[in-house]
Amino acid sequence: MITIDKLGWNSFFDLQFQAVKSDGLSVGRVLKEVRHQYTLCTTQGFVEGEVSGHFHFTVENRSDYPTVGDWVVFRSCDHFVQIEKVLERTSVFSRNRSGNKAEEQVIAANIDYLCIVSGLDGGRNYTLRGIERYITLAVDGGINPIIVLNKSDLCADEDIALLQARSVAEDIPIHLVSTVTKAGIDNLSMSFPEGASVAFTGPSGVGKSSLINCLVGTESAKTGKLRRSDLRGKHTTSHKELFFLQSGAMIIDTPGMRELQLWGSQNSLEDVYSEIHEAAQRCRFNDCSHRNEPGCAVLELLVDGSLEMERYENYLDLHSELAFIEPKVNENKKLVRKANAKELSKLIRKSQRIPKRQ
Ligand SMILES: Nc1nc2c(ncn2[C@@H]2O[C@H](COP(=O)(O)OP(=O)(O)OP(=O)(O)O)[C@@H](O)[C@H]2O)c(=O)[nH]1
Ligand SMILES: [Mg+2]
Ligand SMILES: [Zn+2]
Repeated sequence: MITIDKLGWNSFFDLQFQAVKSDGLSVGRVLKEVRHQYTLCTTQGFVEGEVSGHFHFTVENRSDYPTVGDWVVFRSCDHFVQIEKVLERTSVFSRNRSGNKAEEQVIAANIDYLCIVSGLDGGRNYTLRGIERYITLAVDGGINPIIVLNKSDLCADEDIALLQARSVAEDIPIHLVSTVTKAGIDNLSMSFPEGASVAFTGPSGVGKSSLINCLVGTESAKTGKLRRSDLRGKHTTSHKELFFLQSGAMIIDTPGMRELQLWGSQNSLEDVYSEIHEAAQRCRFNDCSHRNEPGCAVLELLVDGSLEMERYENYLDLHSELAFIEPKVNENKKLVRKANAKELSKLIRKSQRIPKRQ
């Protein structure tokens, strides 16, 4: 029998459930989603389900639909369940759905750690600019990033690979691992506390599913070979899925993404590029864009060599990307606040209906 506190249930979710609880409603955590069909883990075991008609007609954004890691409130109908509500998330791993329109795509919810996986196989599966992008997404989603450098068995100089990663990671943990020699796997596993939810992300072919199989100890996740021509992955994992570790942590496998556009606010860059943020305090103009203004302290870092040109350019790119989507991100946040206020007033009305004791 599974107890839900082992799945990450806590008072934050419990309070929300108490507010809507009524006969026939239960809670479960989404383990898997394939084309709007959900597998939930509940105290009664695994169940399959869909969102209810009411949910479907009242939902405001695509990002409000359940995703892997979500806690949902459902109603049982025979062997099938209908999801009535997604509980508010503690963290989100989101990206901007590709295209010209800004729209949030939630990849996984209620995640404690995001393992950003690279492959040290000499292909294009280890780039510092890519890692900076993933760190920005983690920070913005309220998730602790962990950098995982996989395929250490194929790496000629591990020290250089580590030094490079350290140059963008500041104090983020870095793990050098191999699913072939099993080097570093135990250490990585020990960094996930009991009850923690961990999502694995990174380009296709870096070995996310292979790592998950190593950690789980079975061949649960499907893995695939790389294209010979350019060492790129073939997008083997096609849906997101949550697996359980012996240690009591939960791991979410995600498909390798071709394009990872940011979703978040410009503030998150302050943590990811802290040296740029610190220097920016000394720029002559408050609204300095750090591109060509006189007295710009960020440009001085470039001149004295303490900031690499590529890192600086990536910062400017991410900054413009975030500036473009920020109005939409803020609009979504307002909608969530409005939804919370509605919930609260419902709760107050409900409590007023409880007859007073004589
Ligand atoms: N040499 C070596 N190969 C590895 C290692 N880990 C994974 N591989 C190989 O890399 C290839 C891709 O592995 P997957 O686990 O399918 O990669 P993935 O990141 O899940 O890829 P997608 O599901 O497409 O996003 C497979 O051929 C694995 O055998 C490793 O540590 N060393
Ligand atoms: Mg995979
Ligand atoms: Zn400046």
